[in-house]
Amino acid sequence: MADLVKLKEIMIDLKEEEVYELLTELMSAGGSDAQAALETCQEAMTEIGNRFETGVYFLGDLLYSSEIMSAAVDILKPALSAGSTVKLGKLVICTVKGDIHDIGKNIVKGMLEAAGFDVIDLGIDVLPEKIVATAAAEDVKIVALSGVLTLALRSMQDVVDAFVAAGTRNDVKIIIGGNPVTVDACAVIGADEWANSPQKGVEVCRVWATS
Ligand code: B12
Repeated sequence: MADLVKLKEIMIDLKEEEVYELLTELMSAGGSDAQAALETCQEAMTEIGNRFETGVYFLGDLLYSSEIMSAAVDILKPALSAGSTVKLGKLVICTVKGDIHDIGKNIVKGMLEAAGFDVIDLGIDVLPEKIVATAAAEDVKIVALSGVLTLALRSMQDVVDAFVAAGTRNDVKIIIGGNPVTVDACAVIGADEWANSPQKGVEVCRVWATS
């Protein structure tokens, strides 16, 4: 078993090289702890966020942590995404307007692709109109929205409203995900589903695509 306590510590302390070394060793040992390691890194990111909020860390530290986290995901990826040969169709994903956080979105994207989805990634800070237009142009039936900032909830609501305004709300299923998303937020926003874990998100989309 990899030393996840140490992993969390060195991740929080932004010891980049040590993090890569530990994760590379974990992968050399077969990668069976990759999922647990990813969750540990995510816990560390929460603590890094807390340190930012309390003035212990600065924006530069947050940026640095995101570089380490992205590289960590790349190291772990081969063990996380057992490729599927099933074809589940197209899906649009993005981080909503006003929010530029994309590490979580990229993890979800990778897992959707591994499950067999053909993922159209619109990127970050995406306007509702662009999502609605892409869904129509690409004949996409599933839209996955990511947001980490509290204000992302408002933007998610704007996306649902934009589908309603375009008269295409019933053509798509919408799933929202990210830290601020809750069952209550989902109800207020009028999305079809919500998830904080990529696993649940992929499962919801798989059910939609096959039913
Ligand atoms: C790294 C980071 C950054 C990086 C982002 C780099 C990047 N490329 O993403 C940078 C430095 C750019 C950044 C900027 C800012 N940040 Co920031 N950031 C973080 C931090 C530390 C980690 C986020 C992260 O990557 N976590 C790891 C990933 C893997 O987790 P995740 O995003 O939650 O995603 C998982 C799940 O949520 C889920 N998921 C996510 N999306 C979806 C979608 C679907 C469909 C599904 C099913 C699941 C799902 O699956 C993912 C994998 O498990 C968080 C702290 C935190 N608690 O999250 C603060 C945090 C989000 N940031 C915060 C703030 C305030 C900011 C800034 C405003 C700071 C500033 N003064 O400029 C700016 C905002 C810029 C903007 N307009 O977006 C606050 C937000 C407060 C709030 N409640 O709104 C936080 C919470 C820090 C804090 N505690 O204060 N940030």
